[in-house]
Amino acid sequence: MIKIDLRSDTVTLPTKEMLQSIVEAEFGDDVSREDPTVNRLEELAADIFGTEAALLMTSGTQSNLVALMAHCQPGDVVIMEAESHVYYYEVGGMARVGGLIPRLVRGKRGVFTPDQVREAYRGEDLHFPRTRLVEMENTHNRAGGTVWTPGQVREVARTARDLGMATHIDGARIFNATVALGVDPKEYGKEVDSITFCLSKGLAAPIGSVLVGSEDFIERARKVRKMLGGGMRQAGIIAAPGIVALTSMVDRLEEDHRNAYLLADGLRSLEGLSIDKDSVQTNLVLVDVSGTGMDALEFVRRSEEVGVLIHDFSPTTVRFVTHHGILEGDIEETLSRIEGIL
Ligand code: TLP
Repeated sequence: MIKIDLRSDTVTLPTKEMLQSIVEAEFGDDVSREDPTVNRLEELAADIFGTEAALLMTSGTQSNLVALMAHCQPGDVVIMEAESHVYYYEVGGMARVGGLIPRLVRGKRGVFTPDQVREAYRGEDLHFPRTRLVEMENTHNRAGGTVWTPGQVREVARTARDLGMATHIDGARIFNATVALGVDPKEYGKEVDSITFCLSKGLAAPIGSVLVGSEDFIERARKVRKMLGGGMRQAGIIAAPGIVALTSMVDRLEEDHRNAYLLADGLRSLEGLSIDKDSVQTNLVLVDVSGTGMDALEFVRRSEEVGVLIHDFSPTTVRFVTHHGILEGDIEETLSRIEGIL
């Protein structure tokens, strides 16, 4: 039985063109800024988001940590969504390595408001730590791949700026947001101080993330990245497929979204499964399995037995992710296999 792997878009494999790009790339020592392929990727990323500069990172986790540390000093507070990836899945690096304090706000489908930022902000009292940064996640993973519109980002960013705070977007899947809304990435780039995005998720590159922002910010980030062991040498080997990802894999994300909608529609019609329809906005589908009599772990195990690989997301929820390796036919096959276990 052929396995259908819907665990994450991180399972995507590099395309032939990506592998070929590595063979043909020129290399140099990127710690000395002499890798022409890395330089080209960074220029391209800055250009796409309309920022002054960009920096290649090993992963989304590293990129978020570097960004937070470049914006803040130890002891500072970062306002973020209660289920944000940085808080939930990044091993507490912001606290352990960065010495930073998270201040959590509960978003609606991952999106929080200027009022919530004002409430969470703590002023200049002698006793208080400094509230320095607001972090937004777009698309929001644990909310089910939900989108912040440029307008929602703008309002929060302006409030943050008025209060003297910087702003960062964890845009691991930001191209899913730009494609879903049909907006230019610059619409986000112009509103915030930094954005990170992943090359290695829906864009299917094997490794890497990129952080974009002002020259000054990226210089500080470069130093933090070096400190964290992220100064790489002939990193063009990562950047070359990253360039292919940015130039040829963004528009096709629409296909992943279409497949996610198809999957959500099909799953919703199966007995015992329920889905918050409004949360299905991009390539993630969260499904509540409590009506089946199984908990999430058992549902994942039973799905695996029929060759459908997914992740549990809470005791009662599982996550399906569509990506480059999944075709429309796989969605039909998935639906019939899941129907089988029910
Ligand atoms: N997300 C992964 C897992 O870590 C859960 C996934 O399969 O969804 N920000 C967001 C919003 C992410 O979803 C992820 C990865 C990251 C950051 C971290 O990226 P990497 O895995 O490159 O460190």
